[in-house]
Amino acid sequence: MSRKIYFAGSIRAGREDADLYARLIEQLRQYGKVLTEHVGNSSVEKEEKDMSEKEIHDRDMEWLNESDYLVAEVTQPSLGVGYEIGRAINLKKTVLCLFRPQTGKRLSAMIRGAENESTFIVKDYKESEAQTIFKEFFKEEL
Ligand code: 6IA
Repeated sequence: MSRKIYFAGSIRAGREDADLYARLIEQLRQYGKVLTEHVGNSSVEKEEKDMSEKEIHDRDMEWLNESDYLVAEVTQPSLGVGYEIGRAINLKKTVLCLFRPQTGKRLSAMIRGAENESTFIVKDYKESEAQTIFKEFFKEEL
C-alpha cells in the first residue's frame, strides 16, 4: 500500500516559498501520494475561492486523518501549519518539519522542542539537502 503524505506550508501567512513547496512536493511524490498538492500551487487562492472556510478546514482535516505522514515546511511561520502540526501529533501521525535557518528566522520552541527522534523530526536544511532528508526519513519509516 502506498503511503499517504500530507504536505503543509504557509498560504495566508505568505506565499514567498510557494515555488519551493512545489519542488518539495514533486520530490515527495517518489515516496507516496501527496494529498495536498494545492499548497505548492501558485493559484490556490483563486481556485479555492468557492469553498467556505469551514469546507477548507474540514476537507483538510479529513486528508490529515487519512494520511500516514505530515511533512511541513515551517520556515514561513503560519498559524494554519502550526495548527496542522498539533492536530497531526494528536492523531499520532509521523511528522517531519523542515526549517531553513539561513533565512535568519528562528523556529518556534513549540516546534523545535517537540522533536523526539522518532515520530516527530525537525531538520534544519538547505533545499539541496531535501532529497537526502526524505530518503533517510522514509527509509526509517518503512
Ligand atoms: O494559515 P495559513 O493559511 O498559512 O495555513 C496554511 C495551511 O493550512 C496549509 O498547510 C494548508 O494545508 C491549510 N490551508 C489553509 N488555507 C487553505 C486553503 N485555501 N486550501 C487548502 N488548505 C488550506 C485557502 C484559500 C483561500 C485563501 C481562498
